[in-house]
Amino acid sequence: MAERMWWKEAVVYQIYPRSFMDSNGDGIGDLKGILAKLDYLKWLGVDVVWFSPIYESPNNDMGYDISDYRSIMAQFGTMADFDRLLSGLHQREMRLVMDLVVNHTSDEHEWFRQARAAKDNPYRDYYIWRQKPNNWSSFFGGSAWELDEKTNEYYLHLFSAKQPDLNWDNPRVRAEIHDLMRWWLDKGVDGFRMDVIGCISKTPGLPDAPEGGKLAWGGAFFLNGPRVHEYLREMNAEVLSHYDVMTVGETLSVTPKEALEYTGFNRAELNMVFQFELMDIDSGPGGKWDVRDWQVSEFKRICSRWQRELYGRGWNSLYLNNHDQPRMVSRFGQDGKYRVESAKMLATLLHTLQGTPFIYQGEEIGMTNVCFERIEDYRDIETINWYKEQMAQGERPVKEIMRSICAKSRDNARTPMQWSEAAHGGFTTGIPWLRVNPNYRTLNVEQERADADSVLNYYRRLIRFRRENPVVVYGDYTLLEPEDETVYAFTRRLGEVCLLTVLNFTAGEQTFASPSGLLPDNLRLVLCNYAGGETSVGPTLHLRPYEARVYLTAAGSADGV
Ligand code: TEU
Ligand code: CA
Repeated sequence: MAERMWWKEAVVYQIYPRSFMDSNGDGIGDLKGILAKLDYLKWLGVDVVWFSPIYESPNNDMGYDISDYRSIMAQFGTMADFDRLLSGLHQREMRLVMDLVVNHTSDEHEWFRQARAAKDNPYRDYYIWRQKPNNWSSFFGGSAWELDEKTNEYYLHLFSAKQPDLNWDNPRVRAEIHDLMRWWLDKGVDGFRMDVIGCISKTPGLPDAPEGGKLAWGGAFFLNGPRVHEYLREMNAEVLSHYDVMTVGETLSVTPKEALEYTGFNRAELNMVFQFELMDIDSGPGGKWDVRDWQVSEFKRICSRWQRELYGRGWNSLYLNNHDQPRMVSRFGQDGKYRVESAKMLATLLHTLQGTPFIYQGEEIGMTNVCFERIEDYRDIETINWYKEQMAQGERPVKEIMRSICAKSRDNARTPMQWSEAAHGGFTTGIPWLRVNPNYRTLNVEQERADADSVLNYYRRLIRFRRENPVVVYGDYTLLEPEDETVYAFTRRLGEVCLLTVLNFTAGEQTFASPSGLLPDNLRLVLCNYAGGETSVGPTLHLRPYEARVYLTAAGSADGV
């Protein structure tokens, strides 16, 4: 059994502050709004809360463009509000993880203002400058280089032009980052989620991407770059190892093998990373907007490979959506007739695999994609830039463009939290910065709290189940029937205890034959997403649409591990 750690046993809840709860009617979520919901989070049962960025920012990329790392965005409140929030969480025995966005700053950060003032400014080398750009494209469309007119050189920005990349090869930059991390840790925060941390080391010389052409994807020269592990080990030695914290790195395009280089128990870098292999399952050759069908067998193959390869050596994070991804129930389940069943089914998967589950706000009530009809209703820079680019190219009909946006826009996740059937879902008394999903009238926290069979109450059961059964946290993993295109079933074992999860991934009825020695005699049903529990008691299970069942060794709930 792997060494026991609080962050392995924790369930994390991600808050996107702008869309969580507005306390003063300006249409923007804020810290006082979060404060008012701490009892809700405690009631839900989560252990850790992660805030997407709350620092001062011009909001070109909604807070992921930070202009002052030691301040609170005025729209969100004050440092006093933050201090109250942190102690409110700690009083309730929850911890706080902050978003650390240090691959880039805002162009309005003091370091960049200085850097662009003159070529010989001491801050010049905090960023990455060239006389001529290379051919890299940015994540948000167009070139990754912007001409700075005053000094007549280009600076690198992997994201928007208002997000210049920091030069991590400069030791002064690293020391500044260590300092600001200590500053927050000394305040008492319990860890960091590190934004695109796998991008911080660029290949020296910044070579052109080989595909040629005017603009090309330069990922090979900045994803998991040459010195990234050196920098993370240094950060760990200088800062992290002096505190009892949890860390999760956002690492695009990592394989399990590369993930182990970040998270291996013997590596002294990070506790876990967010992998993107599963998130890419429905992307065609044209990237995320090029939506394609996905197969259940492929989904299982990806999850299983991560489960197997990290077992005993590193640690998985588990997520099916966040502030950058569509809503999981719309994407991997079904958000119509079987919304409730499929949201619970996917939750059952996340909460019975090995790893630390991350719940993204609204997921616990089964919130769905929004699909605005007009581009004017979207606020996300990535969505808007892609729309403009596509319209300018004029190759795709606008209907098709909007179809991709409906499936993949980040704003699907960012519509305000649906608290009640009051106007704007009870999120604000004003006009929300992004429209609320119109389904809030029938899909909201208030209603689900009152309904014992709701998605929300099912999440509470899952969280409690995990807490009470170490097999969920520490058990090993075996996939059953890998080729089956309808059912995802696996076992977890720890000592004498066995857990069996069986998930129907389809809207039809399916059967599943239990391997011998498990059902019907040796396991009992402990969780099911249909009221009234199971319909069959033989070795063959008859599963209803999106049915999820969890069985556990009959002997008991395995406390003595
Ligand atoms: O995301 C990194 C990232 O690669 C995403 O931009 C991703 O490509 C895209 O969202 C997929 O649709 C992180 C943050 O999570 C994101 O919100 C920021 O925009 C980005 O970094 C820049 O800081
Ligand atoms: Ca507000």
